Amino acid sequence: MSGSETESTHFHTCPLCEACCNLEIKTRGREVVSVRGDADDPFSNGFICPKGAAIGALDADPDRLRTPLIKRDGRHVEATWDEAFAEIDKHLPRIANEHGRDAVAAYLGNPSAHHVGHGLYGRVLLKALSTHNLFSASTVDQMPKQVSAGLMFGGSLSIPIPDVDHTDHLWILGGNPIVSNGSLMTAPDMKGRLRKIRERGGRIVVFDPRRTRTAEAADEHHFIRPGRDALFLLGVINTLLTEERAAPGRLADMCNGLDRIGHLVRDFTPEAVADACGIASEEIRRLARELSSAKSAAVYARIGTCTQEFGTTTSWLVDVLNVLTGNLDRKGGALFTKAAVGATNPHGKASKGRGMRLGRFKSRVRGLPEACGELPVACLSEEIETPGEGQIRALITVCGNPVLSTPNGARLKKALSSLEFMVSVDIYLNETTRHADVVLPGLSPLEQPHYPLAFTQLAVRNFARFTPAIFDVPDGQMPEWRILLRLAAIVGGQGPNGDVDGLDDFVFEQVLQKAVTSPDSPIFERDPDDIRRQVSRYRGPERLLDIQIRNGAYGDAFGTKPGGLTLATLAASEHAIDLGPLEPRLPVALRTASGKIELAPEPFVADLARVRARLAADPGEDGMVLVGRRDLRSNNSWMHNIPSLVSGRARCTLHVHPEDASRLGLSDGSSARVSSRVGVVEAPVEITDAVMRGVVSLPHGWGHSDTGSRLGVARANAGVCSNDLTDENEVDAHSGNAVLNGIPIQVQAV
Ligand SMILES: Nc1nc2c(c(=O)[nH]1)N[C@H]1C(S)=C(S)[C@@H](COP(=O)(O)OP(=O)(O)OC[C@H]3O[C@@H](n4cnc5c(=O)[nH]c(N)nc54)[C@H](O)[C@@H]3O)O[C@H]1N2
Ligand SMILES: Nc1nc2c(c(=O)[nH]1)N[C@H]1C(S)=C(S)[C@@H](COP(=O)(O)OP(=O)(O)OC[C@H]3O[C@@H](n4cnc5c(=O)[nH]c(N)nc54)[C@H](O)[C@@H]3O)O[C@H]1N2
Ligand code: SF4
Ligand SMILES: [Mo]
Repeated sequence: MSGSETESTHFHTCPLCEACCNLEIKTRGREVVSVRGDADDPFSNGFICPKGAAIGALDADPDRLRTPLIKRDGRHVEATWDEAFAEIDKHLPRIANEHGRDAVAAYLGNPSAHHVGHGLYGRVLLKALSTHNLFSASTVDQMPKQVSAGLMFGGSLSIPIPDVDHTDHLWILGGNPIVSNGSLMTAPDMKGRLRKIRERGGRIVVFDPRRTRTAEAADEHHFIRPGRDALFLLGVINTLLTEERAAPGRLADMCNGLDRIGHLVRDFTPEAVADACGIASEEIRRLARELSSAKSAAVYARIGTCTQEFGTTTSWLVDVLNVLTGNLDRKGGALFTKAAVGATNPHGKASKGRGMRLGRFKSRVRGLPEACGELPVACLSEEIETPGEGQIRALITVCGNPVLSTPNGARLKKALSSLEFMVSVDIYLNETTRHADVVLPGLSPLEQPHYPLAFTQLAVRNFARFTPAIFDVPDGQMPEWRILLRLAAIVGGQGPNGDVDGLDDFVFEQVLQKAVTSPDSPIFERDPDDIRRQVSRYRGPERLLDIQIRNGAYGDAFGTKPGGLTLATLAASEHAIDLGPLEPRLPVALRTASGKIELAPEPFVADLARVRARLAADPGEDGMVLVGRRDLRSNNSWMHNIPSLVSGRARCTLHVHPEDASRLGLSDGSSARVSSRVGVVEAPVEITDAVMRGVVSLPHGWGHSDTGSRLGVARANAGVCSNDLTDENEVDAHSGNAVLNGIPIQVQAV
């Protein structure tokens, strides 16, 4: 570890995005001297992007928090951990006691899915809170896909992953993986992987209201009207069925509802949907034919198809198409990853489960249903503002910046300042955490061990990789799993100095008990003392990882499967351990109550009436709409304080089609006023035919002008916040996911 002044080399998983590249990091003492891609990693093969290369700058950022902060007289001042936890203990238990559990809410942001400490211990805090008011970045992201996967396959992470390394034909709707580096598809170097598809004679077709870098690397790009993917997919499915091209093959016997699809889509002929989605009927037919006649094909859809009016229905239709073409669970199609930890049904026995239930409770004010135990973050503001029983009076945010990343951020900002008490666990004092009464600092990514718990379940190849921390936890700082357990202890009434190690033992014992008492488990009925002894070298996240890896799909089962994985074997390998290509896993990976693929779940079938109504109401032309975009050097709202990532020309610009620009009197570099139901922003105009006529694009995550934050570099490159335009009242019906694309707006020259 750190200390010596000679240069040393370390390998570390990059936690910044879903690609999970392995980095080769050279250090001298406590300093990072160079970062490059790990050429010997069998999963990421040396790939790195500008953000990964900036991880040393993130580590060294003087604005990154290293000390707890307490707000005194409206200003944040440095405090000791004891003072910080004492302050929290003074308020949270009292608020919960006086006003009930639901008065204390939690919001979990995106990086919590990237850190093992959060992945393994976040649920302990949530259990202690036992609030209905749980929110996360999932409802501004992939919740529609989780709901469609849950109803179709029985697990919210049972998401079919495109087999990009073997497919002959790939459709990409609403994703720009060359820039985003992929999502719900962990795959470093998508540019290289896409190139290989074409080199082996395959074909890539992109559907996006913008001609993205991914579209430019494809064989074909179709502009599609925002929010109309469901109509397009229905037109494709209609073609397959009327032309008798559906060929589900072995999947037919595994499906419930296959025979209903033809009836459901019969109105949605290519002619009926063409104008609404902006793709000509002959093109829809040709595309359907080419998809169905490809040797193998995968339909992949991402955030543009989730953060829109018909998010869940679109997500469902994507997999209906994968089934009808026989490409689900087949090499070169879309398959279920088999992860070393946390995989659905890793041991391949029963194919039945409990399925997914939706709407087990509802939000208090708007009555929006929960999904996966969460309420839509689009209703967070109103739950804080509206008096009455169950009103949110205190909030814990963890790894999140909802003021910039959720719809109508300006309203949320006001709501946060009205809270009785707020705690944030974060590495920056930003537009959200500046409202917190107590801010608890997380660690640099290089001070934490890493195991991509969530993303090894969504990877295009099975792999496992554990990389230890490069630097010691600095004096005066604390691993985040310990912060979470301290908070859990406070909420649980143990006071500010909770017994973190005792709680950790308790968490481990629960995992152990489950493992030795579940008939499916490889260590069913084993002696718990033997298992305890075998993991005794570890504590905290390492101990939980070790038991789960060893008891997982590739584990050594604590001795009965010699050669199987253990945390020690992963730690000894500086690079990923390759666990092979994706392989068919059906029917055993299913977890629906029927044990079948539910091809026509009732809520989605019912939603087709709404889709049909939209088609009737909106046959084509209408006003201007807003979509987002990502930039290679951005990471949602939080990497704008790194100089190398914000240098050069401004990137928070409004993309406008030349014809719209001339109609609106906008010139390149001029300023435009964009207004929606909820707000107004002014942004510099960039005229480009890479955006569809009638559509403008503004990236999200900018708007760093808040003087209460501590983000010197970001404030100098503030930009404006696109979520001051997105509308918190617009949500996807099934998942409550926010509609962040296809926002009706007006544009004027300033
Ligand atoms: N209009 C529009 N809005 C969007 C999107 C869009 O496409 N369009 N995309 C949405 C998507 S996909 C997402 S995922 C959300 C993201 O929404 P959020 O997760 O709320 O926002 P981020 O900007 O990712 O903020 C991450 C926060 O985590 C902190 N952080 C980083 N690393 C650590 C760590 O190790 N520990 C701790 N404790 N904190 C850390 C950062 O300082 C930052 O405050 O934004 C969504 N918002
Ligand atoms: N560089 C960078 N990488 C990132 C992030 C980042 O902020 N910056 N964020 C990370 C996160 S949290 C996530 S979730 C992933 C997201 O990864 P992706 O899903 O690849 O996200 P985007 O690059 O925003 O691509 C979404 C595309 O959808 C298009 N779109 C908008 N509306 C519609 C529509 O109605 N229909 C269709 N078909 N397309 C539409 C947009 O024009 C855009 O090109 O990226 C991750 N990686
Ligand atoms: S692609 Fe993602 S995981 Fe890879 S280096 Fe860039 S930010 Fe890190
Ligand atoms: Mo995301």
